[in-house]
Amino acid sequence: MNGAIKVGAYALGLAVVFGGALGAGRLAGPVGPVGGAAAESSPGVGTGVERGAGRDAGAGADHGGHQEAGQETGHGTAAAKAPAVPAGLQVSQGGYMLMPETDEVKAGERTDFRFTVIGPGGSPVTGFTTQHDKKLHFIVVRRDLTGFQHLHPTQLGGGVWSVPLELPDAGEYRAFADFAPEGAQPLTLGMDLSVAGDYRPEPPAVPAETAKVGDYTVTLAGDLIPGRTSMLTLSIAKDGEPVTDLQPYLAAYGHLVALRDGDLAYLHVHPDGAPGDGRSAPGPDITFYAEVPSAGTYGLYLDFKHAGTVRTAVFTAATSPDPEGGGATAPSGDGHGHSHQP
Ligand SMILES: [Cu+2]
Repeated sequence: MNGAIKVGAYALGLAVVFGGALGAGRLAGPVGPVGGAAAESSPGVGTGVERGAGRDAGAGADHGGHQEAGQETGHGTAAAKAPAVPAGLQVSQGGYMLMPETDEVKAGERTDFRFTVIGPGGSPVTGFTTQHDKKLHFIVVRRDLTGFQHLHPTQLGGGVWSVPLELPDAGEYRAFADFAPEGAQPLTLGMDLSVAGDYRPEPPAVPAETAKVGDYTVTLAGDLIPGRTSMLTLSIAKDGEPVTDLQPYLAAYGHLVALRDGDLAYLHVHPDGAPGDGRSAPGPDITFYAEVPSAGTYGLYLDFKHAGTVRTAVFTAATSPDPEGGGATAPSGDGHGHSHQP
Protein backbone atom coordinates (compact mmCIF):
# COMPACT_ATOMS: atom_id res chain seq x y z
CA MET A 1 0.00 0.00 0.00
CA ASN A 2 2.61 2.50 0.89
CA GLY A 3 4.80 3.42 -2.00
CA ALA A 4 8.43 2.60 -1.97
CA ILE A 5 9.91 4.50 0.85
CA LYS A 6 13.48 3.67 1.10
CA VAL A 7 15.45 4.57 4.10
CA GLY A 8 18.93 5.64 4.19
CA ALA A 9 22.37 4.21 4.00
CA TYR A 10 23.86 1.12 5.45
CA ALA A 11 26.82 2.81 6.95
CA LEU A 12 27.64 2.41 10.58
CA GLY A 13 27.72 5.66 12.43
CA LEU A 14 26.73 7.78 9.48
CA ALA A 15 23.41 9.42 9.10
CA VAL A 16 23.70 9.16 5.37
CA VAL A 17 20.78 8.53 3.13
CA PHE A 18 20.85 7.17 -0.35
CA GLY A 19 18.63 5.83 -2.98
CA GLY A 20 15.08 6.48 -3.73
CA ALA A 21 12.35 7.89 -1.75
CA LEU A 22 12.57 8.14 1.92
CA GLY A 23 10.75 7.43 4.97
CA ALA A 24 7.70 9.02 5.59
CA GLY A 25 5.99 10.71 8.02
CA ARG A 26 2.67 10.93 9.36
CA LEU A 27 2.26 13.62 11.90
CA ALA A 28 2.01 12.40 15.37
CA GLY A 29 1.17 14.13 18.55
CA PRO A 30 2.73 13.46 21.88
CA VAL A 31 2.25 9.99 23.21
CA GLY A 32 -1.40 9.18 23.08
CA PRO A 33 -3.70 8.80 20.12
CA VAL A 34 -1.74 9.85 17.09
CA GLY A 35 -2.05 9.87 13.37
CA GLY A 36 -5.26 9.37 11.54
CA ALA A 37 -8.05 11.82 11.85
CA ALA A 38 -6.55 13.53 14.85
CA ALA A 39 -3.42 14.48 12.98
CA GLU A 40 -5.39 15.62 10.01
CA SER A 41 -7.54 17.92 12.00
CA SER A 42 -4.61 19.76 13.46
CA PRO A 43 -1.54 19.18 11.37
CA GLY A 44 1.72 19.66 13.11
CA VAL A 45 0.14 20.20 16.43
CA GLY A 46 0.36 17.69 19.21
CA THR A 47 -3.01 16.11 19.54
CA GLY A 48 -2.47 13.40 22.07
CA VAL A 49 -2.25 13.39 25.77
CA GLU A 50 1.03 14.76 26.93
CA ARG A 51 2.68 12.58 29.43
CA GLY A 52 4.00 14.20 32.55
CA ALA A 53 7.57 14.19 33.65
CA GLY A 54 6.96 12.01 36.65
CA ARG A 55 5.83 9.06 34.63
CA ASP A 56 9.23 7.57 34.17
CA ALA A 57 11.17 9.23 36.89
CA GLY A 58 14.21 7.22 37.67
CA ALA A 59 14.52 5.92 34.17
CA GLY A 60 17.80 4.23 33.73
CA ALA A 61 18.15 3.12 37.29
CA ASP A 62 17.27 -0.46 36.51
CA HIS A 63 19.25 -0.77 33.40
CA GLY A 64 22.15 1.56 33.67
CA GLY A 65 24.80 0.63 31.24
CA HIS A 66 23.79 -2.87 30.36
CA GLN A 67 21.56 -2.33 27.41
CA GLU A 68 24.10 -3.04 24.78
CA ALA A 69 22.73 -3.83 21.39
CA GLY A 70 21.66 -7.40 21.15
CA GLN A 71 22.27 -7.92 24.80
CA GLU A 72 18.70 -8.62 25.63
CA THR A 73 18.19 -12.29 25.96
CA GLY A 74 15.92 -13.90 23.52
CA HIS A 75 15.65 -11.07 21.07
CA GLY A 76 19.16 -11.12 19.75
CA THR A 77 19.31 -14.85 19.80
CA ALA A 78 16.20 -15.17 17.72
CA ALA A 79 17.54 -12.76 15.16
CA ALA A 80 20.79 -14.60 14.78
CA LYS A 81 19.02 -17.77 13.74
CA ALA A 82 16.47 -18.24 11.05
CA PRO A 83 13.65 -16.15 12.36
CA ALA A 84 10.72 -18.09 13.70
CA VAL A 85 7.29 -16.54 13.67
CA PRO A 86 7.69 -12.83 14.31
CA ALA A 87 6.46 -11.53 17.63
CA GLY A 88 3.00 -10.18 18.23
CA LEU A 89 1.14 -12.29 15.70
CA GLN A 90 -0.23 -14.77 18.19
CA VAL A 91 -2.54 -14.41 21.16
CA SER A 92 -0.99 -17.54 22.63
CA GLN A 93 2.61 -18.61 22.38
CA GLY A 94 5.01 -20.74 24.37
CA GLY A 95 2.28 -21.67 26.82
CA TYR A 96 1.38 -18.06 27.58
CA MET A 97 -1.91 -16.56 26.56
CA LEU A 98 -3.25 -13.05 26.53
CA MET A 99 -6.74 -12.91 27.98
CA PRO A 100 -8.78 -9.71 27.82
CA GLU A 101 -11.23 -9.13 30.63
CA THR A 102 -12.85 -6.10 29.05
CA ASP A 103 -15.54 -6.93 26.53
CA GLU A 104 -15.95 -3.71 24.69
CA VAL A 105 -14.13 -0.52 23.87
CA LYS A 106 -16.28 2.28 22.48
CA ALA A 107 -14.91 4.94 20.21
CA GLY A 108 -14.05 8.11 22.05
CA GLU A 109 -14.76 6.72 25.50
CA ARG A 110 -12.13 6.10 28.11
CA THR A 111 -12.25 2.48 29.18
CA ASP A 112 -10.56 0.78 32.08
CA PHE A 113 -9.13 -1.96 29.92
CA ARG A 114 -8.15 -5.08 31.83
CA PHE A 115 -6.40 -8.25 30.86
CA THR A 116 -4.35 -11.08 32.26
CA VAL A 117 -1.52 -13.19 30.98
CA ILE A 118 -2.29 -16.86 31.55
CA GLY A 119 0.77 -19.00 32.13
CA PRO A 120 1.62 -22.56 31.10
CA GLY A 121 0.00 -23.91 34.25
CA GLY A 122 -3.31 -22.25 33.44
CA SER A 123 -3.01 -19.62 36.16
CA PRO A 124 -2.52 -15.89 35.71
CA VAL A 125 1.12 -14.84 35.62
CA THR A 126 1.96 -12.50 38.46
CA GLY A 127 5.75 -12.28 38.23
CA PHE A 128 7.31 -10.22 35.47
CA THR A 129 10.87 -9.15 34.81
CA THR A 130 11.40 -5.47 34.22
CA GLN A 131 12.38 -4.61 30.66
CA HIS A 132 13.04 -1.05 29.58
CA ASP A 133 11.99 0.16 33.02
CA LYS A 134 8.57 -1.47 32.91
CA LYS A 135 7.16 -4.89 33.67
CA LEU A 136 4.82 -4.79 30.72
CA HIS A 137 4.59 -2.60 27.65
CA PHE A 138 1.18 -2.31 26.04
CA ILE A 139 1.05 -1.11 22.47
CA VAL A 140 -2.16 -0.35 20.62
CA VAL A 141 -2.39 0.57 16.96
CA ARG A 142 -5.10 0.53 14.36
CA ARG A 143 -4.74 -1.91 11.49
CA ASP A 144 -4.02 0.95 9.10
CA LEU A 145 -0.92 1.80 11.23
CA THR A 146 -2.50 4.93 12.70
CA GLY A 147 -3.52 5.73 16.24
CA PHE A 148 -0.38 4.29 17.85
CA GLN A 149 -0.29 4.32 21.63
CA HIS A 150 2.45 3.02 23.90
CA LEU A 151 1.01 2.51 27.38
CA HIS A 152 2.09 1.02 30.67
CA PRO A 153 -0.67 -0.79 32.51
CA THR A 154 -0.64 -1.18 36.27
CA GLN A 155 -0.87 -4.46 38.16
CA LEU A 156 -4.04 -4.82 40.20
CA GLY A 157 -3.13 -8.09 41.86
CA GLY A 158 -4.02 -11.61 40.93
CA GLY A 159 -2.32 -11.16 37.59
CA VAL A 160 -4.78 -8.55 36.39
CA TRP A 161 -3.42 -5.61 34.42
CA SER A 162 -5.36 -2.39 34.03
CA VAL A 163 -4.84 0.51 31.70
CA PRO A 164 -7.00 3.50 30.84
CA LEU A 165 -7.59 3.15 27.13
CA GLU A 166 -9.25 5.62 24.81
CA LEU A 167 -9.50 4.89 21.12
CA PRO A 168 -10.86 7.97 19.41
CA ASP A 169 -11.94 6.34 16.19
CA ALA A 170 -13.71 3.19 15.14
CA GLY A 171 -11.79 0.42 13.50
CA GLU A 172 -9.85 -2.76 13.90
CA TYR A 173 -7.01 -2.41 16.34
CA ARG A 174 -4.21 -4.64 17.45
CA ALA A 175 -3.02 -4.64 21.05
CA PHE A 176 0.37 -6.03 22.05
CA ALA A 177 1.64 -7.03 25.44
CA ASP A 178 5.45 -7.02 25.50
CA PHE A 179 6.75 -8.67 28.65
CA ALA A 180 9.04 -11.26 30.19
CA PRO A 181 7.58 -13.69 32.70
CA GLU A 182 9.92 -14.22 35.61
CA GLY A 183 12.40 -16.90 34.71
CA ALA A 184 11.24 -17.09 31.11
CA GLN A 185 12.15 -15.57 27.78
CA PRO A 186 10.59 -12.25 26.77
CA LEU A 187 7.68 -12.49 24.42
CA THR A 188 5.06 -10.33 22.79
CA LEU A 189 1.50 -11.52 22.45
CA GLY A 190 -1.07 -9.74 20.32
CA MET A 191 -4.84 -9.57 20.29
CA ASP A 192 -7.45 -7.84 18.19
CA LEU A 193 -9.62 -5.06 19.50
CA SER A 194 -12.66 -4.02 17.53
CA VAL A 195 -14.16 -0.61 18.00
CA ALA A 196 -17.60 -0.38 16.44
CA GLY A 197 -18.53 2.49 14.19
CA ASP A 198 -17.81 3.98 10.84
CA TYR A 199 -14.29 2.83 10.03
CA ARG A 200 -12.49 4.85 7.41
CA PRO A 201 -8.95 3.58 6.95
CA GLU A 202 -6.35 6.22 6.35
CA PRO A 203 -4.75 6.30 2.92
CA PRO A 204 -1.12 5.18 2.73
CA ALA A 205 1.36 7.54 4.31
CA VAL A 206 2.95 10.14 2.11
CA PRO A 207 6.64 9.38 1.66
CA ALA A 208 8.98 11.78 3.36
CA GLU A 209 12.34 11.46 5.05
CA THR A 210 11.18 13.31 8.10
CA ALA A 211 8.33 13.22 10.54
CA LYS A 212 7.07 16.23 12.41
CA VAL A 213 5.62 16.17 15.87
CA GLY A 214 4.79 19.51 17.42
CA ASP A 215 7.83 21.77 17.06
CA TYR A 216 10.08 18.79 16.48
CA THR A 217 11.37 17.32 13.27
CA VAL A 218 12.75 13.80 13.31
CA THR A 219 14.90 12.54 10.45
CA LEU A 220 15.35 8.85 9.78
CA ALA A 221 18.44 7.31 8.21
CA GLY A 222 19.47 3.73 7.74
CA ASP A 223 18.46 0.75 5.66
CA LEU A 224 15.99 -1.87 6.66
CA ILE A 225 17.53 -5.03 5.25
CA PRO A 226 15.38 -8.17 5.39
CA GLY A 227 16.95 -10.95 7.38
CA ARG A 228 19.52 -8.75 9.03
CA THR A 229 19.90 -6.46 11.95
CA SER A 230 19.64 -2.99 10.51
CA MET A 231 21.00 0.15 12.05
CA LEU A 232 18.65 3.09 12.11
CA THR A 233 19.56 6.58 13.20
CA LEU A 234 16.88 9.04 14.17
CA SER A 235 17.92 12.65 14.54
CA ILE A 236 15.82 15.09 16.49
CA ALA A 237 15.63 18.83 15.92
CA LYS A 238 13.42 21.46 17.47
CA ASP A 239 12.68 24.63 15.58
CA GLY A 240 15.48 23.67 13.23
CA GLU A 241 18.12 23.24 15.94
CA PRO A 242 19.52 19.84 16.88
CA VAL A 243 18.28 18.70 20.27
CA THR A 244 21.19 17.78 22.53
CA ASP A 245 19.44 17.49 25.86
CA LEU A 246 17.07 14.59 25.43
CA GLN A 247 15.88 13.03 28.65
CA PRO A 248 15.97 9.34 29.41
CA TYR A 249 12.72 7.58 28.66
CA LEU A 250 12.33 3.89 29.41
CA ALA A 251 16.04 3.68 30.20
CA ALA A 252 17.02 5.06 26.81
CA TYR A 253 16.99 8.30 24.88
CA GLY A 254 14.37 6.84 22.62
CA HIS A 255 12.10 3.87 22.35
CA LEU A 256 11.29 2.53 18.91
CA VAL A 257 8.53 0.13 17.93
CA ALA A 258 8.34 -1.28 14.41
CA LEU A 259 5.25 -2.94 12.97
CA ARG A 260 5.00 -4.71 9.64
CA ASP A 261 2.33 -3.42 7.32
CA GLY A 262 -0.11 -6.13 6.35
CA ASP A 263 -0.07 -8.20 9.52
CA LEU A 264 1.35 -5.93 12.22
CA ALA A 265 4.18 -8.27 13.12
CA TYR A 266 5.89 -6.66 16.09
CA LEU A 267 9.60 -6.20 15.71
CA HIS A 268 12.11 -5.91 18.43
CA VAL A 269 14.26 -2.84 18.21
CA HIS A 270 17.18 -2.33 20.50
CA PRO A 271 18.65 1.01 21.43
CA ASP A 272 22.37 1.32 20.96
CA GLY A 273 23.64 2.24 24.38
CA ALA A 274 21.89 3.76 27.34
CA PRO A 275 21.96 7.04 29.23
CA GLY A 276 24.91 7.15 31.57
CA ASP A 277 27.00 4.57 29.77
CA GLY A 278 29.61 7.16 28.92
CA ARG A 279 29.14 6.95 25.18
CA SER A 280 25.49 7.66 24.47
CA ALA A 281 24.87 11.34 23.87
CA PRO A 282 21.47 12.84 24.72
CA GLY A 283 20.80 13.67 21.11
CA PRO A 284 20.44 14.76 18.48
CA ASP A 285 21.04 11.26 17.09
CA ILE A 286 19.49 8.13 18.56
CA THR A 287 20.66 4.82 17.17
CA PHE A 288 18.69 1.59 17.07
CA TYR A 289 19.14 -1.91 15.75
CA ALA A 290 16.02 -3.27 14.11
CA GLU A 291 15.51 -6.89 13.22
CA VAL A 292 13.46 -7.05 10.06
CA PRO A 293 12.26 -10.54 9.17
CA SER A 294 11.06 -9.93 5.64
CA ALA A 295 10.80 -7.48 2.82
CA GLY A 296 7.87 -5.16 3.16
CA THR A 297 6.69 -1.90 4.55
CA TYR A 298 6.98 -1.05 8.21
CA GLY A 299 5.55 1.54 10.53
CA LEU A 300 8.17 2.97 12.89
CA TYR A 301 7.15 4.75 16.07
CA LEU A 302 9.75 6.65 18.04
CA ASP A 303 8.99 7.78 21.57
CA PHE A 304 11.40 10.38 22.88
CA LYS A 305 11.35 12.70 25.84
CA HIS A 306 12.36 16.33 25.84
CA ALA A 307 11.49 19.19 28.16
CA GLY A 308 9.50 16.83 30.31
CA THR A 309 7.17 15.56 27.62
CA VAL A 310 7.14 12.29 25.71
CA ARG A 311 6.32 12.61 22.04
CA THR A 312 5.95 10.07 19.27
CA ALA A 313 7.31 10.51 15.76
CA VAL A 314 5.75 8.21 13.18
CA PHE A 315 7.50 6.96 10.05
CA THR A 316 6.75 4.52 7.33
CA ALA A 317 9.70 2.76 5.74
CA ALA A 318 10.14 0.07 3.12
CA THR A 319 12.92 -2.44 3.14
CA SER A 320 15.91 -2.12 0.84
CA PRO A 321 17.66 -4.86 -1.10
CA ASP A 322 20.55 -6.47 0.69
CA PRO A 323 23.66 -4.67 -0.60
CA GLU A 324 25.60 -7.90 -0.28
CA GLY A 325 23.07 -9.85 -2.24
CA GLY A 326 21.75 -11.96 0.57
CA GLY A 327 19.04 -14.48 0.05
CA ALA A 328 16.15 -12.40 1.23
CA THR A 329 14.00 -10.98 -1.51
CA ALA A 330 13.42 -7.30 -1.22
CA PRO A 331 11.29 -4.86 -3.11
CA SER A 332 13.04 -2.92 -5.81
CA GLY A 333 12.01 0.41 -4.45
CA ASP A 334 10.64 1.50 -7.78
CA GLY A 335 7.60 3.19 -6.45
CA HIS A 336 5.16 0.34 -6.52
CA GLY A 337 3.44 -1.00 -3.51
CA HIS A 338 5.15 -3.72 -1.62
CA SER A 339 2.71 -4.76 1.01
CA HIS A 340 2.14 -8.17 -0.43
CA GLN A 341 5.20 -10.29 -0.30
CA PRO A 342 5.49 -13.71 -1.87
CU1 LIG B 1 6.70 0.64 27.17
